[in-house]
Amino acid sequence: MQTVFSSIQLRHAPVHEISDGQVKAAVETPSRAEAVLAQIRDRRFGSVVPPFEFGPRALRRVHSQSYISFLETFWERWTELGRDGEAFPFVWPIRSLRQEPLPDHVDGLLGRYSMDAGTPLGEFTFAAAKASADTALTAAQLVLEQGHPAAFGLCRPPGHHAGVDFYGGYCYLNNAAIAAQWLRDYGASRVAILDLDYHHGNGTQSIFYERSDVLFLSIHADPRQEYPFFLGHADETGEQAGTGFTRNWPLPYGTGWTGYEPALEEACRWLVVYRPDYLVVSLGLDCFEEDPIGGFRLTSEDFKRLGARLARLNVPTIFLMEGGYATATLGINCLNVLQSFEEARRELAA
Ligand code: OKP
Ligand code: ZN
Repeated sequence: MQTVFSSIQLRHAPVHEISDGQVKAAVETPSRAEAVLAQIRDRRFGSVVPPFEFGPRALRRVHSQSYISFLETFWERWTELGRDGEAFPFVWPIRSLRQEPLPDHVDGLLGRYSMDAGTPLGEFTFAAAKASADTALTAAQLVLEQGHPAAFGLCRPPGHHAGVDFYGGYCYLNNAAIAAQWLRDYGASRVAILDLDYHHGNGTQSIFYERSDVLFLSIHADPRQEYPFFLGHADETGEQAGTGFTRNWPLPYGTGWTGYEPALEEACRWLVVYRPDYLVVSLGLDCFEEDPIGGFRLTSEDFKRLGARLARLNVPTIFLMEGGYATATLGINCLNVLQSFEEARRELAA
């Protein structure tokens, strides 16, 4: 399987984040991508190719123009005020406050276009996020246009918390949504997204909530106890034309493979019924037992089981990395999924 990755993605190098109500060292760092690349090379897993540069249209199919322009021009506005370093929002137009008119001041815009205070915006954030989206699109292209049975987009920064017009949860552009929409636009009738990150993919869910052409399935920590707290409950199943085309499996803190597998089996049953032309896997690796911010207990061996199970679906698959913060083991866990997927797929084909 080919991996897509651009070194531009490394230029987003946050120093701090705000989590658990405090300023802390950032965990979504360039070293995450480097750890995965090192394993790809150690295992001689396959070639690593750079992404193509896609035009503005692919992003516009998912995100609003005003949000994209904000991300693009943020650094200019920020430095105009004599500011440097990285920016955090601190005021949001919630309930009783107005969405319109848009503020002129960058501090107002930061709040209007974000969902949390935890996610830093810096000089190269947009460039890296754009490269990460190009990586997702190129992986989709390998599968759709070049007939590869599977491809891996080593996306970073991740994407699944980002919505039509907001960033958050270390995510700026929704890579999985952008890839799924592109697959729809260039040939697929039905696309499924299976989100396996420890955190609920609120952005992806919200983007496709009223649509039946993109099925969204997510297994994650119960939002009653975990970020993003305000979406990801089991009763969210879609609306309008999308009714029945969203499914969530919120699982309790401490879930290991015995609790995880039944949810995965149910999700796989939905996939078999839906018969997507393409499957996009939001591959978060933060369900790992040693993840510093996750509370599940999957082992490195469990990630092999996961990969082999997905292969049995026998659907062209685009893997896109999301979270996973146990950097020392991230490459091993990620490649355990991908390599087991590939081995199981080869056995099926034989
Ligand atoms: C991004 B992704 C930990 C606070 C966590 C934000 C988490 C974003 C996760 N107690 N703050 O889904 O891996
Ligand atoms: Zn996560």
